[in-house]
Amino acid sequence: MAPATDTEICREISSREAYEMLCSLRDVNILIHRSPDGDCIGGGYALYHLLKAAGIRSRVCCADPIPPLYHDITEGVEFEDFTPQCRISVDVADRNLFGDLPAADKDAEIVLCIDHHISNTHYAKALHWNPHSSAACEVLFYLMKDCGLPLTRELALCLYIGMATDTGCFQFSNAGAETFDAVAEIKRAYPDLPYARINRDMFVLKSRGRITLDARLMANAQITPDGKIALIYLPHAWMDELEVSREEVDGVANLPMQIKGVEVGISCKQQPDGSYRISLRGGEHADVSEIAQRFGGGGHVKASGCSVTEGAPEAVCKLLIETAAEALRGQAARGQA
Ligand SMILES: [Mn+2]
Repeated sequence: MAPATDTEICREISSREAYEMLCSLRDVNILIHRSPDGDCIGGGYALYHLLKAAGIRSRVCCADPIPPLYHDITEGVEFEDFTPQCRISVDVADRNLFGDLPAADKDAEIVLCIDHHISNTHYAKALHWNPHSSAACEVLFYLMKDCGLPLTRELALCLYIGMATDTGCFQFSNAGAETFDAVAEIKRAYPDLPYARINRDMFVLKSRGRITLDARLMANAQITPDGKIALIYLPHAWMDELEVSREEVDGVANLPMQIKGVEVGISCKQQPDGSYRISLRGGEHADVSEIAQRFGGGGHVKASGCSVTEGAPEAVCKLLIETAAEALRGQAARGQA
């Protein structure tokens, strides 16, 4: 939970207020989360284009390199060199998700956060958010619409990729009517963007190493006797052995949910330092954010994450499954699951 002082000073603001604030800024660092995905990259670059159109210098800052998969967004953009006067963040629910950014960025005051996570800890001075939006890019799309800002080709591409990413190519339950409306508008305005090619690149194609990894993870999946909880465990050594990159591995979180009957899908990835990154996915009824919160993490009802710093792999996996089972029992008792 955020300290009380943090929440006290965070002001929730409308799209118009947010845009007015953006226009009052100079030399902006746009901070996005570690292990960047299509939503924070698309949102970060969309903000860069919006600020540029308003005559304001900015650049996207991330603790980890932007994966080449997102070259459609990044190509042709050259950030200028400048001393930042302020920081904003996009798609970042909490400060600790900045990762290893320079201290000057990650400990600095964040003047504005644009987000869609229900778990946002109100760490910024001002927050423009919609926890019902599928993606930060959806929040940005409607900010632009509310303010009558022109949807350029670059912006359309950034926002499409952000919404496609966070909805699993529009298949998750978070894809709402507003999401489809936004995408319809984007597609109507730019019918010739390479939507199908992007979807195939991002959601279908896998390297041969990743295919082998998936098979191995699934063959070793731990499934509870009632079939409702499935866990896959990824030892760090497998990534080097199969030559699979970190960003390729991000997608394995969705694997357990391919198994029929599974309500909670857990992926536990061992990190080089021996800690574990855990991703949780929920089926039709389960609320996995509750499970993530028990480990100090958070996220959405159907997609959450947390970290475990120590413990033997077997013990950590066992604890994860037990905690998920307990949460499911509780939710069933309350008539949720
Ligand atoms: Mn997002």
